[in-house]
Order: sequence, then C-alpha cells, then structure tokens
Amino acid sequence: MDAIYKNIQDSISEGEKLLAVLIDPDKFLLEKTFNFIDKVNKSIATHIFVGGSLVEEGVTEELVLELKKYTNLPVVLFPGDVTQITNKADALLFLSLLSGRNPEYLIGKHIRAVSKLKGSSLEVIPTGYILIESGKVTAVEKVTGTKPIMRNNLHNIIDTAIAGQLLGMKLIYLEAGSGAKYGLTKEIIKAVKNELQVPLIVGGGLRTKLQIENAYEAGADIVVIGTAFEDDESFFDELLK
Ligand code: 1GP
Repeated sequence: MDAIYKNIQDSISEGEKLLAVLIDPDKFLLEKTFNFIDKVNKSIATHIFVGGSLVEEGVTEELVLELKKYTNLPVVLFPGDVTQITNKADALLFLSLLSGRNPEYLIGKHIRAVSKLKGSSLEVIPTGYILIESGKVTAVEKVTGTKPIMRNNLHNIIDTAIAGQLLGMKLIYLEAGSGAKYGLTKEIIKAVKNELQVPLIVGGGLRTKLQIENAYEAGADIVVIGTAFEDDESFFDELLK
C-alpha cells in the first residue's frame, strides 16, 4: 500500500500545497494532545509528522496512539532513531542523510529497522534527507555527527538532491534543522525543485505565514513546522482553514 504517498502526489498534481505539523515526542506533554490536535484539525495542516532527535523508547508509540484518537490526518513518522518506529502510525519517512558521510545514517540504522518493518503495515517512503547550514549548530548535526552542506554551495545541494532521486528516493527533504536561525532561501528551494520529479519537503526555522508562503512559491510541496507551534500555539490562528 502506498496510500499516503499517492495522496501526496495527487494533491500536488491538483496544485494543493501541504503542511506538516511536526511533534517531537520528547518535548510534547501527552495531556495536551486533545487541545493541540483540535488546533491542528482547524488549521490548514494536512499531515502530522512525529519524531525527534532523542526520544525514549515507547514514548513515540504512546503519542501516536493518543494523536490518532483525535484526528484523521495521516500520522507520519520522522524518526531520529530506530526505536521511534511504530506500526501504529500510517507511514514512515525512511530517511537517508545524504548530506552527511556517516554510514549509520546513510544505511546502518535502516538495516537495523528491517526486523521492525517486516510484516508491518506501515507505509515506508524512502526519503533523501539533506541538511543545509542554517546559522547555528542544529540537533541533527550534533546527533548524527555530520556536517551540513553550506548554504552557498548551491551546486552541491542540487546534485545531492538529484543523486537521491536517481537512487530511487520518493521524497527529498531539504532541512535547515529544527529551530534553525535562517530557514532555507527561495533561491535554494527553487533551484532544487527545478531538478526534481519527486515531491519536495522543506523544513527548519520557518516561523511566519510569509515564510511558509515563500517556501511554497519557491516550489516546496510540503512545508514542515515544529518549533513555531511549540513556542506559540496561537500561530495556528494564522493558519486557519
Ligand atoms: C525539523 O524541519 C523540521 O526537522 C521543522 O523545523 O522545528 O524549526 O520548525 P522547525
């Protein structure tokens, strides 16, 4: 089954832009799920991504189960580690960190994930994950022990995305890093989008409606927002349906 991916493709072909609310299980209080999801449901959000750099085992599954009580939006895992994989979610971004040269994040953790994925109904979506320098050292950089691609090295960013696509990845995720000082520029997004046939996800450091619109305008198909909602849930009021 590839329902979630097909739905992304269909939405894009209908000219729809998608918004994923990222919830980090490590920073989220389970008790506030109902109120938070009520806001998500009333907003233009189309997906819920769940994942974080450091999450205790079992916490992700508990959160996914709670989220699914209150929403019909697809819940997609965006895991920092194998321990965050649960078949209670709808899909898994099977991320390979193409910007880095740490074999663990290119293929190692994926092999360890197989025993969890065998026989599971989770839709697995191979995703090329590209970290781009964003004015500060982000959690992805620290946890993976990899360097991001410099934002002015457009050539390398584009070729990395194309290489991911040639390897058969079905999504490319351009990441500035959670809480990034600077989100990705329109120039970067546009240049990558021009070369891709697969959907493009953009995230990291986006905090305003204008920044989201700019990312869409430059070619992002899915925009991911985490920190802005963590810091101030009233941001949802600007993104009502
Ligand atoms: C992080 O791209 C996501 O992996 C979202 O970033 O938390 O900065 O919105 P923010």
